Amino acid sequence: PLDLNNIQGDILGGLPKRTETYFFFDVTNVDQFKANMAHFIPHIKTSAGIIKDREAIKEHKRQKKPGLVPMAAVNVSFSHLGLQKLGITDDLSDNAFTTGQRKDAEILGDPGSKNGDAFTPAWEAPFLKDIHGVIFVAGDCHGSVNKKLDEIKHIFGVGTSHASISEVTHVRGDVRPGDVHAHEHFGFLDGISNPAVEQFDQNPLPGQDPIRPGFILAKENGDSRAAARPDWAKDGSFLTFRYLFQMVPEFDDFLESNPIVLPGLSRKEGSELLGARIVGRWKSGAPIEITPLKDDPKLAADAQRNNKFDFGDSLVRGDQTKCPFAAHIRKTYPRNDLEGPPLKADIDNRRIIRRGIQFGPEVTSQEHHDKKTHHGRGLLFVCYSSSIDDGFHFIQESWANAPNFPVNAVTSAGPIPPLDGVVPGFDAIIGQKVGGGIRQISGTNPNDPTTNITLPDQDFVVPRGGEYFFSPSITALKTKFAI
Ligand code: N7H
Repeated sequence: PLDLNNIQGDILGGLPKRTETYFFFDVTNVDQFKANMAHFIPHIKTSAGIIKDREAIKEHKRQKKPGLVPMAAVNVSFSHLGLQKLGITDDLSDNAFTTGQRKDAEILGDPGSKNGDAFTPAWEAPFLKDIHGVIFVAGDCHGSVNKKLDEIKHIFGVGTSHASISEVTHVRGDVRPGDVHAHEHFGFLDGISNPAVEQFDQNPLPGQDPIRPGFILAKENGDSRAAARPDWAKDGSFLTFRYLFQMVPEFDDFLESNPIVLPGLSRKEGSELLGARIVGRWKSGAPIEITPLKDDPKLAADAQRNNKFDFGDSLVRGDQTKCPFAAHIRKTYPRNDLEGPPLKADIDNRRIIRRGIQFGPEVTSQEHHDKKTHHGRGLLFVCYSSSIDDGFHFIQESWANAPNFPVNAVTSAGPIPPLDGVVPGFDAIIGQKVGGGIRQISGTNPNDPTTNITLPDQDFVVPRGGEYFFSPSITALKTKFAI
């Protein structure tokens, strides 16, 4: 069985959160840092701790107590530069991690500028600097989180003459208010579909498609790179952080200006349908593969049914009737597009566990009126996997950014043949063009799989920073990162 006391809590379980602060730091005094770590480690929330917290939350609800359970949970994660700074030279056997996200940004398709061979992504200044690690604190309210973060900063002497770390920057995420607290800023319910991890998730929901723990945790069963990795990497996981801004009024304007025209649909319903076909789910969370033309809030709220689908029409070449190939959830988790008989490609190694949180204010009436973003908002995207190369990096580069995917994707029965007359196009949410050209998607109109719709020049999601990290096990932290 997995040692849940050894695994950081955000990886398996997820830190319970209404708000979360990511504190990015550099190590400035290695010996002092390792000494401070001994005092810091007991603060870390493990996956076993998360199970207890969840029980406390359940009990609180059961007793109908008012408000939220006061809570502040801490995890820590290190970049490749951070490991180097600490004198940890082992190769963790992941190219993207070793390269670092700033240098990986060109391949990811992030906007930026080129000077000779050197590419600089158009990111916020702090993310262009070296970052050694991130400490993050999640909790029920700003008070709980700030108090905990102050305790942690005190341990490392932040801001004093005996500091062992210095702040590079910090960012705060907050779930949205009221009814939309589980929805991201475009308005869609999020956090529905994550893989179940064998030996951890006891009762997987339909559609969670359990995977072996080694696809998330290093050196566990299923980790194809296990042999190449040092012993201390066991039960750690790579954390991908992306600072993603969302252009919400612009997104809304695009939907309003391009309603899908179908008999019986009002203009407004046509716009909602376009949004649903871009994401693959209605704002309620109901999957369009099950309910293609009309939202179904009851289905959306039913955890036994809202993720229970495969892309049933996938083997009918080019048929995008129920869900376009380019829909965000189909691009990022193609389900049986690659796996259904007679095809068989193992996509378990592409699964990621998503743990993001929203940031920024609600759209103001001024922004709505101007159809233009004036205030930064979006998603602090976080995901875990036992390989960034096979997980986030691959999904972004080879699926979301690849207009042809799934054509030519390799399966045991050979590459997937062209879909009759259909080029799926980009993932309209996160697909970035690399270099010039226009971004198109097809299949937005259920009646005509081949018509293309051209996306605006201004992407709806704009990356403004990020880094790749490794979240070590508690044992590793005690033996390699502390004295
Ligand atoms: Fe995505 N969105 O609002 O459109 N995502 N995502 N994502 N995403 C998902 O099924 C969104 C991003 C995945 O298992 C839902 O839980 C936004 C990145 C994967 O069926 C919604 C942003 C990457 C899934 C969104 C964003 C992914 C998924 C449906 C950026 C990886 C699960 C809710 C601002 C490279 C697919 C759900 C499955 C679901 C949105 C980013 C990947 C609504 C706004 C960068 C694997």
